[in-house]
Amino acid sequence: MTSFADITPTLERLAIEVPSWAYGNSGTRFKVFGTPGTPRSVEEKIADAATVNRFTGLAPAVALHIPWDLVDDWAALRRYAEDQGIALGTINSNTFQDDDYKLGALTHTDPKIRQKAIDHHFECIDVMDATGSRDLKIWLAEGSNYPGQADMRGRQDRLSESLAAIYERLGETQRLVLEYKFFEPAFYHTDVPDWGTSYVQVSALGDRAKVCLDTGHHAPGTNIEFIVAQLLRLGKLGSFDFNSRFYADDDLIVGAADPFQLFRIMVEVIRGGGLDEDSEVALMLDQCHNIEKKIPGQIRSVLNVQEMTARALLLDREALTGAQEAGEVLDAHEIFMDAFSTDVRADLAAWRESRGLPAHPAKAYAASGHQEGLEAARVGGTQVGWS
Ligand code: LRH
Ligand code: MN
Ligand code: MN
Repeated sequence: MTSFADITPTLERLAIEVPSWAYGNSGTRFKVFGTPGTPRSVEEKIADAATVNRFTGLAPAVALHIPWDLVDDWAALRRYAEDQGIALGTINSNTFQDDDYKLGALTHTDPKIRQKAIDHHFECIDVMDATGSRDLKIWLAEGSNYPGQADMRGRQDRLSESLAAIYERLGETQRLVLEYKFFEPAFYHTDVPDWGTSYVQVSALGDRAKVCLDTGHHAPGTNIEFIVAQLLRLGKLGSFDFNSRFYADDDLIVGAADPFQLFRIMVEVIRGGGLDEDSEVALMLDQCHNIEKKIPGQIRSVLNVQEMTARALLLDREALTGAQEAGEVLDAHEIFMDAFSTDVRADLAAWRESRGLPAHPAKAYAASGHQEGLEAARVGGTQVGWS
């Protein structure tokens, strides 16, 4: 039996990168609702990310999206973040909001447009050099809407060449992570629709190119934890974009739609070494908070990951392996469900307090008056992209 005390050294290592865009106003194509206290600048988004880390001890880095988070002085931004105890994390490129890319960016038939898209990634790598970021995350909105519209095969070839040019430019400690998504905004075919395509493309590049798994980017019913297991087995799981969904790419709070799925994913992350000391798997959130308050939304999210990770760490591996090998189907299932059903909230609260953190970060934030202060001070927060 594993006790709570046994799992705290691993829990202590748990670090979840938060996305800058989670703090901006977002919505659907029907309406973006403004939320009081929304950041008006990149600095204010970073300050909010630092607040999430202060209350939870779980979010030591913030991911940026270029050009949503463009600034003139990256060294100053880096210092600004570090002064508040967080690092600038993954740099996300954006080739999905420019008219030139209507028919493709890295896959476009026109070499000039392809080069423009490659140059944008070079600019992102320059940013990474200044911010000290390790990862360049690429999600491509490329594909076609109608059968016959595009040469799917030719687009894979061009994608491969474009990615090679970008990869070549990375520094020795930098990585490229390629995110897949099965549909949207293209509705017929998508150029990187699944983990297999991402795997094929990054494998052709080299060791420092990996797959990014966004939990919201799969067809309903997909066994995501199997994909996690396979990519870890292959040494190709670079990062997660955590969120949850009911229908499409909803970007809801991770663990909200299906905590059991999050538990199953964390079981495979642990099984595959993804929480080991030398693990290079980056755990990130990719969410937006359309109607709820943003800082409390992010606090809830990182706590959900922590809670399901704790339950997954409590899984009695030895007993499980024994039951599996003995062919004891129901015993194995019960051992698995016992871990999922363990209420770890009181243990987590006590452990947080022992580390100088609030026992209940969400309640502590609500009681702190911080939100009211932001709402009074920040007038006119802007829409910061969508996700
Ligand atoms: C695409 C995506 C990708 C983008 C983010 C804003 O749906 O998941 O990661 O960078 O949303
Ligand atoms: Mn994503
Ligand atoms: Mn998404």
